[in-house]
Amino acid sequence: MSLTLYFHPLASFCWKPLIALYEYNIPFRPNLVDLGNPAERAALLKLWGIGKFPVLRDDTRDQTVPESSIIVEYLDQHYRGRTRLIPEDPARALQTRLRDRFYDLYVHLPMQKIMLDRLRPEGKSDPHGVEEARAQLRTSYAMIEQQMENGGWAMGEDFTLADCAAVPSLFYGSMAVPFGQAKKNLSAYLERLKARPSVARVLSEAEPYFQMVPKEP
Ligand SMILES: N[C@@H](CCC(=O)N[C@@H](CS)C(=O)NCC(=O)O)C(=O)O
Repeated sequence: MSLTLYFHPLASFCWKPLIALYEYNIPFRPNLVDLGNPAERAALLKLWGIGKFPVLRDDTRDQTVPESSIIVEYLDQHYRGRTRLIPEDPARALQTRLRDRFYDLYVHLPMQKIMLDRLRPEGKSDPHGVEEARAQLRTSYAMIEQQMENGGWAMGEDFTLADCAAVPSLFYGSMAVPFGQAKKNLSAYLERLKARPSVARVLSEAEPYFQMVPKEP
């Protein structure tokens, strides 16, 4: 088997390429990385000096591919079948990438900030940064609520890279800052995502680890 994914089933950014691999139906070797294990962390650092996962290793093409969105682009370029997660039309492809960036930068990162702050040692938390992250999430939720008023996926009819990015952002985002009753389109979108077979599979594989998700203090 040519492809190995270095990841952890609970790690939010790893969900994006996992969903893509399941959507494309591409076989791969799962390599679970325990970042608490110094040897496994060192092996990851050797692949990608930043030391974050997911990282894809492709032995056939002798390529190491870090960064969740770049992994999906790589799979789309070299391994996709008929499924396209990046639309062929350049204008739609650009919009898809913009929505992927939107979810990563303006939903995922603030969500991560709030969750990771819960793990900081006593006296080292960052209440101001967390408040900023909460405000960012509320702004982003309001934008998604408008975008999703016609239902469907992030780009309309077709499930794309943008939806792969939306899953971890909104799943964990709803734990960090609940959507609230008024955000009906946003809530319905997350429910549609969760019902998608590729997403349901990723969620069921993460479930045994959910007790490790940091709780609100
Ligand atoms: N921009 C990166 C972000 C990756 C990322 O933040 N990964 C987290 C897990 S969700 C990680 O590796 N954290 C471990 C660490 O920072 O030590 C991507 O899209 O892949």
